[in-house]
Amino acid sequence: MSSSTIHWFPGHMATARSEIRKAMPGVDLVIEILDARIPFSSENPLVAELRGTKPCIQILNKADLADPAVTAEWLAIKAATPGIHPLVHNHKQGSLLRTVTALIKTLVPPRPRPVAAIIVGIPNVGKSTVINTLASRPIAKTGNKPAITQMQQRVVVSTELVLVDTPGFLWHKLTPAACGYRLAVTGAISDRVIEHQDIAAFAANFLADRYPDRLAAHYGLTELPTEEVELLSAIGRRRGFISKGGVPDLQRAAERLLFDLREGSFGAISLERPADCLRRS
Ligand SMILES: Nc1nc2c(ncn2[C@@H]2O[C@H](COP(=O)(O)OP(=O)(O)OP(=O)(O)O)[C@@H](O)[C@H]2O)c(=O)[nH]1
Ligand SMILES: [Mg+2]
Repeated sequence: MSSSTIHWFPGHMATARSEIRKAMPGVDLVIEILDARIPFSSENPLVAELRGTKPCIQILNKADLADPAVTAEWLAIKAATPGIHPLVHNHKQGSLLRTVTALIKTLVPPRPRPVAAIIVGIPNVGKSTVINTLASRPIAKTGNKPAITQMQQRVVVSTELVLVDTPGFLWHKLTPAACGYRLAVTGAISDRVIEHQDIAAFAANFLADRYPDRLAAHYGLTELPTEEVELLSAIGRRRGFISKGGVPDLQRAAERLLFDLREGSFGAISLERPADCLRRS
């Protein structure tokens, strides 16, 4: 398996970043949405740079897909980070507005106008879904692929709160390499630009290492080959993905594995633990 650094910073992300920079002076706080399965890899270092000293609520979203014990470890780490106020959430929870409103009251002094918060984060992490939950109406477009939101949108939640939805963006060099792979596994990088077999090999290797029983049970494998390509071949054979000549279709197997992982078919899985994450350098 290759483990090269993924670069994915197209022009629309550069625009999203500069538009956020422009909007920043007009907002009171930042709500950064992270993916609870990858709380390190989904934290865009450019957000810290853009927000400066503004308070930041970090929502560890899609917590339904992450291992709760690992999420609890991350929550403790985030809570100990100066300027960061973390919450754990998933789209089926209805109590977010109450929690966020109470937290904002502790972070922003009372003022004669509504509090303005900008919602930022990597692509496809659930920013617009969080806005819809907070606004209690489907006002922001959502979808299960990156770059659904293409421009900023102001949403009036109440006389007390105004939100700004923003397009997702990444950063120039997704290092360490595993960080880029985890972003690709979770669907933050467009499927049009990833090498499915490479990303799926990373995912297969991870699952075989951390969740071997769930991987074997899901595909009905009696043993797990140690080599990733062999493992993808075994998955392809079990799913009946056979090319001309009788060899397993690795591309279809790779796409299937990524689909299953993103759908939560292996149960709640965290793709990184605090102990796995080195400093970004
Ligand atoms: N399982 C799960 N899926 C979620 C959750 N929140 C959002 N999603 C799904 O994630 C996908 C992306 O959601 P969006 O709200 O469009 O994400 P976004 O961050 O606004 O994406 P961009 O605008 O493309 O950057 C959609 O299919 C949502 O239904 C969650 O808590 N759990
Ligand atoms: Mg969006």
